[in-house]
Amino acid sequence: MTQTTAPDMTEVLADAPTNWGKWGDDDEVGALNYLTAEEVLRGVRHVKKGEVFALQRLIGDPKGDPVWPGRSPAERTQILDESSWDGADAPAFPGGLHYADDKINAFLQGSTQYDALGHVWYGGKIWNGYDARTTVGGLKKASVEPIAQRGVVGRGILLDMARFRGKPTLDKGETFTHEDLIACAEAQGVQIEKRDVLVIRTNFLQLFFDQGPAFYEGFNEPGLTYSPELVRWFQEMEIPNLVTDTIANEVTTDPESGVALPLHCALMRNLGVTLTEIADLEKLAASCAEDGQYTFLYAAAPLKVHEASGSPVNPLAIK
Ligand code: UVW
Repeated sequence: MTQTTAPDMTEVLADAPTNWGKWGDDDEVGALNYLTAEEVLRGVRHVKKGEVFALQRLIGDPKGDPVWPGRSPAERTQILDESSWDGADAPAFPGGLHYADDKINAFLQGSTQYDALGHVWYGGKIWNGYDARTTVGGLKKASVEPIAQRGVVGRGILLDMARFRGKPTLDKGETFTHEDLIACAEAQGVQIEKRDVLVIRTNFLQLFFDQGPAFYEGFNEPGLTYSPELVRWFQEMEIPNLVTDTIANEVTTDPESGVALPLHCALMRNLGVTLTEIADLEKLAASCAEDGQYTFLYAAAPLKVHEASGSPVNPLAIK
């Protein structure tokens, strides 16, 4: 993934708009501010049957956990179980209580997760113009904590790009734009509305399970690709949260400039759009294809982890 000839991100995003200051100098949740009580109620109006879809991937999946290169899957360790009472030095509790205990050693962004707005930056500034030095030793600004404190609830819309393109999964490096999202929605008989939580299915991670280690060769996920028009569309549509079933929400390497993850910078750092990655959308997508209802109440609460740059989450889509 090392790219030595690519231009600087500052140059690539020279025409990209920002929302810095829009919600005040102290803001740490950005476009989630759009998710007002009214938006929660708009989402609730899309609950028709009471069907609940839990969108988190299994942590510790026996088939493997897909992670960003350089991260490792969570390791769960059993600390106490019935065998702990086999020896003489077993813990003793009045009444003879036995119990199981375990712990995990995990990247906070090593499974289905929310990125904090301070997770990526360029030019020495993170979201809202805070100094990038505020990330040293822990995010003092725009960590995942304020996102976790408020929760994320609104109308969600599934955009099934794999189905729209007539493929079981999108291909390595395959791109799409906001215009493709609009066309996908139209084909599904629904419209993307202002302030929708966009939930995009590529089913690309199926290849992780099919291909094993070869999945990481020439790693280049499919996804949205940067253009100033796309970023302006996100801004005008007041999109609060982009959720995808890929590891990093956008095409890994921008085909035009060669930079890595420019939308992380343009959407997250500049507009304050929260990113949610590695969602499992398969059951939800099957249901939407069957009943034709692609909108739902979306509700997610990442864990409240002090100064963290992200957190695991189990988002819910309720139809
Ligand atoms: C990076 O941006 C490196 O990771 P993530 O996929 O967690 O956003």
